[in-house]
Amino acid sequence: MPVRFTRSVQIVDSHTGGHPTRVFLGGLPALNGDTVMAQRDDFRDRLDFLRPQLLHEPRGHAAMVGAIVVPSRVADFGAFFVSSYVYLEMCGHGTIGLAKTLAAIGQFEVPETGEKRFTLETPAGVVTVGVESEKGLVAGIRIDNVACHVIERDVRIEPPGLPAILTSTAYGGGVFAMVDAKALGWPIAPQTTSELCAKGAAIKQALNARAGLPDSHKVGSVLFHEDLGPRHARHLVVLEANKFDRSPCGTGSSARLAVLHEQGKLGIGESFRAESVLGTHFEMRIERATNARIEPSIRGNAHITAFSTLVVEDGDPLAGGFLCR
Ligand code: PYC
Repeated sequence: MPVRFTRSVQIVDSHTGGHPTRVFLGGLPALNGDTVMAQRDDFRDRLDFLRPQLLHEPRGHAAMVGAIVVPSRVADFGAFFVSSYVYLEMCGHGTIGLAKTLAAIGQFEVPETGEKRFTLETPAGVVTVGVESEKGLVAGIRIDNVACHVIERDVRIEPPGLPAILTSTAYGGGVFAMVDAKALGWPIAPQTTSELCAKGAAIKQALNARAGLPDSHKVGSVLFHEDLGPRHARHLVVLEANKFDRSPCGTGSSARLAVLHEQGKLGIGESFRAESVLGTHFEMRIERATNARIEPSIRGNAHITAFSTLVVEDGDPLAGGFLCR
């Protein structure tokens, strides 16, 4: 062959409610560490150049999220999630994409009709995943997410160029700020995503610029909500200035459930429908609540889009990957 490759990596791509998950199955260097978090840190410290190489253009794009499958000593599987910009502690849509991929490549058997449960160690903790099947096919995937809690209530900020905003922040596997888009007259629609990304970035910057804020309270993403009924809302999570979650965002919606529970608006066992800007949805539920922490579940499904091998050709001037804002 008249071409030579410096890297060749086996992947399975899927989308969960529109948001992509790229599961890495082979071709990556071995990682050191006894826990998934330690292996994630090893990857970040030694191999961070692979993040843009394998997730950014021309092999991926700004919205891409990678799931790197690693050994676990405490769970059936281990994985950590790498977004195109940051390392996530947990990822709801990514876990659903990973579960669908593991089922598709025969890592476990799904019953003709019923549920196959497995545990997954993530940097945020161990979650349980239930893969529901009907007539031999995956019909839905439910994750029992890590415990979630409210961090700050009714914080008032005045980001430059925006009206005063009242927000609460909460942990759902990452830290999210809740912003009532309906009250502000900001519709959530495919045509408004760029505008909401700019607003979300300004809100995140204003929140994180507050003096003395501990790192654990710093907001990673902004969740805009448009409430459509007492237990039904459209969510748009702004992940970066040029990146929003196409799905309703599993961790962001989990954080929202913690806020709604504290406000007395959502009880244990009541279901909540979180809808995305594309009209796809997750069915959410608070399974348990103790000491101001809730344990939510997230149910959705993912669809496989590609089984492929990514390659990096010798001499490619864009081997490192790139993103334009
Ligand atoms: O579904 O939790 C999620 C998520 C986080 C970032 C993108 N999706």
